[in-house]
Amino acid sequence: MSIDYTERIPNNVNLAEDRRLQRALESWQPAFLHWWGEMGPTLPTQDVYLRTAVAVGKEGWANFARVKVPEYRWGIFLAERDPDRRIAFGQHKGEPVWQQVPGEHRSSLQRLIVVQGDTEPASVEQQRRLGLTAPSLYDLRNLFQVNVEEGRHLWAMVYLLHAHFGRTGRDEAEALLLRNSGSEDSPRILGAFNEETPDWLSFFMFTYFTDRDGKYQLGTLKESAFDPLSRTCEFMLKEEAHHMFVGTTGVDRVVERTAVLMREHDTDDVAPFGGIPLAVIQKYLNFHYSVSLDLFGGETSTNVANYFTTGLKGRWQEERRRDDHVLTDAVTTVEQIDGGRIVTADLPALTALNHDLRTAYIADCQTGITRWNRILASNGVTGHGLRLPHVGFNRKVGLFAGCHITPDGRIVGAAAWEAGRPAWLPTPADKAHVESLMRPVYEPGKIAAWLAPPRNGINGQPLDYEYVRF
Ligand code: BYC
Repeated sequence: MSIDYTERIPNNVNLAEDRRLQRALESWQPAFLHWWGEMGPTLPTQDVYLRTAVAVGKEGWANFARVKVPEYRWGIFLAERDPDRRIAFGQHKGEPVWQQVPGEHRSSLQRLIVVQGDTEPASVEQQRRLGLTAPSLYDLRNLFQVNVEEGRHLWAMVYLLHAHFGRTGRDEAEALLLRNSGSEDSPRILGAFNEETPDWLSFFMFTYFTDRDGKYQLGTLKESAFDPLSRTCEFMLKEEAHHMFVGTTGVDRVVERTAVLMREHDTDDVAPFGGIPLAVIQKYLNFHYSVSLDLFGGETSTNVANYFTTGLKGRWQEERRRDDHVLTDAVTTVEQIDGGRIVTADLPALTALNHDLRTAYIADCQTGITRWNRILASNGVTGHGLRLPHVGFNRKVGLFAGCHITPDGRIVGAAAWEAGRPAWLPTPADKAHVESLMRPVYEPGKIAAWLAPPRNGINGQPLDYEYVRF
């Protein structure tokens, strides 16, 4: 199914046939462009080598070209409809999926779409200044790619709000441009999206850990009985894969450079040699992982039980699960805190679905750790591995919120935790060192000295290709 680029809003949803909806979205479009101008990337460019979606099918969906960023064609692209698709879970299991929103699920569904939509512009806002300090044109181009696609993901949610939620949907779509990351008066909805992304190590950690939450949340919404949401998320997941690639390979390259410097200078303290010490990388990892865990909500939640039972939000890879997909009698093992100890208890699986999703996410995060430790070992650094901190470390949401848990999983007092903090989370001095390395390198083929070059260019282009022109 190809996308119509002759329209003012490119789309594959026959927008031209619904004049009211088209007009409503066309009146939201200038507000979006205004927001992009005010809150999007601050670095002016002539053009950037970007991919743009041209179709939604399995093969060949994207086109690469030099694009003037403000003229990027943001649009509405849903994966193809499967006319036989049926609800895979919950009380409506086996029934045909919904093309319209059932009245009784309106507010819950709108809430989920608004929360999802809120994260997309938030991340653009968080990353808006990174263009000033990119370590290469290759990296700068990737930043712009991530940003324009997050902008498109906002379009994806706004389309659903306008097309299916009437007046309140239009109001929510407007509000998505009014909240801002880190704002005192009207912050973004979820915690991690109000944190700063002030440097490129943070950006790589964010795209590894926080975008990965996006992968898992979108994966559950892709299972939704509300078919337009499912189809939107299916296509968003395709774009999302590149964002996580940026994170994974970004951290790869920082770790590789650090390992080389450690070996060359026979020291852990690579800061004087222009590298980022492994201990600092670990602290950034601890921070981004723990705030991303908060994005899964509480370990037990009646919200998620209701979302599942009513068919709004499924599980990760729902259809591959070998159970009844209803879960009324199922139990699952969840951590609990009991008298100052972390124990486990069997709880109803339905209320523990956030925990279920988080468990899959944690296993996925661990693959990065294994990969980075392999890079360290292959560069002759052994006995110094990176690791994921305990799930209870530095948490603000759920069971562990308010507890003082060390990265290795010990419950300690507030004073001991505060005393340990400088060894576990980035200190002002760590941030100042990372910040001191953030100098733009904008000569084609050149790379900053604090990270290794990428393995390959973009879309078969050489590394010294002029990915961004000023
Ligand atoms: N911060 O019942 P609970 C992405 C609220 S990332 C602040 O425990 P529930 C992306 C919660 O809203 C993916 N508030 O949790 C990545 C609830 O409030 P109400 C984003 C929080 O509802 C990078 C109350 O606490 N998508 O796409 O089962 C770049 C009790 O919550 C937080 C989604 O999240 C928090 N961290 O699950 C760009 C999918 N956590 O309703 C993009 C849609 C919880 O009582 N959202 N609360 O007022 C959801 O599925 C669910 O809303 C959540 C929470 C998973 C977020």
